[in-house]
Amino acid sequence: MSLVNHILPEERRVKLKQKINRGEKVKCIEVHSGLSALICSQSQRVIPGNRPERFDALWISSLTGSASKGLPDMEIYLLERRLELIEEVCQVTKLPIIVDGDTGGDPTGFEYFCTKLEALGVSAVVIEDKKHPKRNSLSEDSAHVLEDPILFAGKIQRAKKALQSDAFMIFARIESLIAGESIEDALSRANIYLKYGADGIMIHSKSNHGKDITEFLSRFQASKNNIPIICVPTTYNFIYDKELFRLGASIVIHANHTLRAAHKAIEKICEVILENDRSYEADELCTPVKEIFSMVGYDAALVRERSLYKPLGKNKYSIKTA
Ligand code: SPV
Ligand code: MG
Repeated sequence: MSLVNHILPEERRVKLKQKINRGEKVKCIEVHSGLSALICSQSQRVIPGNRPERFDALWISSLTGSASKGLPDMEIYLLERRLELIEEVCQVTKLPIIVDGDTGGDPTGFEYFCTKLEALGVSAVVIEDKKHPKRNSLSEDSAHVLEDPILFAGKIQRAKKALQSDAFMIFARIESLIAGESIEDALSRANIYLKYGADGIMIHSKSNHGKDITEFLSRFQASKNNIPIICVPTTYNFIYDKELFRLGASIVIHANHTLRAAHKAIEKICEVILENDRSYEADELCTPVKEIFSMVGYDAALVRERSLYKPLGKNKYSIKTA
């Protein structure tokens, strides 16, 4: 039960697949807490005369989930604790949720994780084809060791068999370009993973030109139609989402921006309070408390409380009838 945006797991789970099947493109933003999920679900861009533009889905990132716990992204922040955050996010948004499953761990652990995510109403999980424990893909200084593609594919196949709903999707994330392998290697891995039941592919890169991604997209699209592809344009973010969609991506994930923005904002507020020896000057950099109350459902809860009881005198109440 949540105080805002309550939705049943089965209603949410199917939303992503339905969007993809309708050929709609999915713009996704990273979240790392209940509050960030609330903000991202409600943020919108209003163009006069048009429907407001919002994000279509939320990404629960391992990088920012770990960082928000003060931990490095090295598969240290593990399953059961990650499930707590995932549940927290599920409780405050109606948007479809895509979970970053790191390497998925061992096949039994991944099978368990998928059934838990499915039950929570998550729409998709993405696992990457590196050896456990992985290192963050954006790190230049880490060794990125690829998993044997058949071992990885077997993990996907096994988890697919454990699922009860068609709507929950498993994306195979290909790390060939992160590990310095070729586009051929990435394409060959994509074929293997799809053959063993992956519902879609995430292709990742840390290049700042993005040419490897655009080449992968055009070669993959030429050989396969209607397989959803996810791109994560962190390092090649000069490319517009609409261009990635035109080239064949179905989902674009902005994978770490709310945590990085929060980090900068917190640093700034600390500086301003220390500099001024008071928080007065910080007010204009902060959201009013009233707005936070309203966002997390405090005001609405008070209204419901007031409508429930009728005061009859000192410490005496009756329950109002409808
Ligand atoms: C994450 O957001 O945790 C990701 C994407 O896995 S990246 O950090 O680019 O590897
Ligand atoms: Mg990750």
